Amino acid sequence: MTTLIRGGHIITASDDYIGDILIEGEVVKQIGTNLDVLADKVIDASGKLVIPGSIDPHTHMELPFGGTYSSDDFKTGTIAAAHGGTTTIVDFAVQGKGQTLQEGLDTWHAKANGKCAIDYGFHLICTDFGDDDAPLLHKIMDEEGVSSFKLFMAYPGVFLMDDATIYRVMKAAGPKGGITMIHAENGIVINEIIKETLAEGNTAPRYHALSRPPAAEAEGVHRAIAMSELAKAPVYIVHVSCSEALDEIKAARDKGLPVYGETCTQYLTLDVSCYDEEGFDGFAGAKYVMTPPIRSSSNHQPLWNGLKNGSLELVSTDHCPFFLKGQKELGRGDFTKIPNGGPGVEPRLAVVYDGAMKHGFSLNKWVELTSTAAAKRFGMYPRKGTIAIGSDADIVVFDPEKPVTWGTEREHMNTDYSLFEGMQTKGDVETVLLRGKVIIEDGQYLGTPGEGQFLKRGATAS
Ligand code: DUC
Ligand code: ZN
Ligand code: ZN
Repeated sequence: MTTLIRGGHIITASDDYIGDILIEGEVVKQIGTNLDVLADKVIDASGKLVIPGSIDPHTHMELPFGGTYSSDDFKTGTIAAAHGGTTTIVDFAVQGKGQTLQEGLDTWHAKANGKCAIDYGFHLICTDFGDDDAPLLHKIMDEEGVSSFKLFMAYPGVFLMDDATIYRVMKAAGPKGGITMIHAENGIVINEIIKETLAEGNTAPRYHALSRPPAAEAEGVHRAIAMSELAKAPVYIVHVSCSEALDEIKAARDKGLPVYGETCTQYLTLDVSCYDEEGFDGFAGAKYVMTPPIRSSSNHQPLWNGLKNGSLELVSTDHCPFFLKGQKELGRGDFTKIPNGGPGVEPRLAVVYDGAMKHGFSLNKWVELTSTAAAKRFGMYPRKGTIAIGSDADIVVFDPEKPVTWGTEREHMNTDYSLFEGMQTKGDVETVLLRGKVIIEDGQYLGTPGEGQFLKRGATAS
């Protein structure tokens, strides 16, 4: 099967030109202008942007949380991702309590196998890592294609790992080209604040945000960076939400340390007042209960600046949806029981496009933030993250002018609300190809769940 994408405005992280792309089978075969070739299928991309398939390196499909599971499984979540122009996710496998690292990974393979609409890889959340476990981690890197390991400083009694464990994982992963990802929030102090908050009778969703202040995130980031310096290993800070945390990353990078960070669509766009949204019997604010919480809009410009100047290297989603009805509702009367997370995997590419254009980013930088940087950071480049001869033909044809109104009516994620209900942006996904096959056309999913492949990833970028 051959496909010719004709006359599009081709954008990669480094290139910007008008051209044709010939796809043969699953990969890009030829790139040029006015290619004189016959193809089984021709896509007219004139007036459209043609970009590498988007990569979301932070999703949680079917994650057990607070007595329930995130509501997208690998089928519904990856179809929704495809609608939004995402052709690769990296989801977080969890080493359950009492499980080995390998068992955690096997559990996630069982969830995803045969279900995915797009390609996928796994990071591994470590909840137990002893003195003698480095060889197990190395085996997982070498044989399983998992090169990134996440540890939590938050959620005591569930995910929280002490500093010694974090340091041990960093020391094990770093020298082999692996990277340690940190959920950086001081969960111990946050728990004290939560106790005080509940004791004062404050139980509504807005107190979720008030009990997790920016200082708790900044402290976690500072400590993670100090440990990475001590371990002489790189660290990647996930879901940076505020300028206080960003400042820690910037200071470390100014010292030349291998410290990297991401932010998420919602921290670039939403404001803390969302917790006071009316409706659902005074509980609509639960939609936005995620960790870290949505901050004040004064953080938006610093976060965009951080993306522009390289302090932050990409935008992910932390996609972890729950239904408001029946799931978020578990926390009516006690915000600590609201499952943490929100739906985000679908709107990211277009919402970041809109914001990037408004903030004076180049088209190249938009592609870097939504695709290329993740491919490089997490060992998938140049198979993923670019349009080049021999690369997987994961390609998005994007209409830069088309207006979008976000909301449940157009979104496909398996939940009953949108984080961005009513928000208007410019620029929309038109056609999506996964390894040469059209899987989205004119808003319709044309693929077959299960055709998404597991990606064995290599060492992370240095
Ligand atoms: N944050 C969330 O909001 N949900 C899942 C895990 C996390 O860190
Ligand atoms: Zn996290
Ligand atoms: Zn997460």
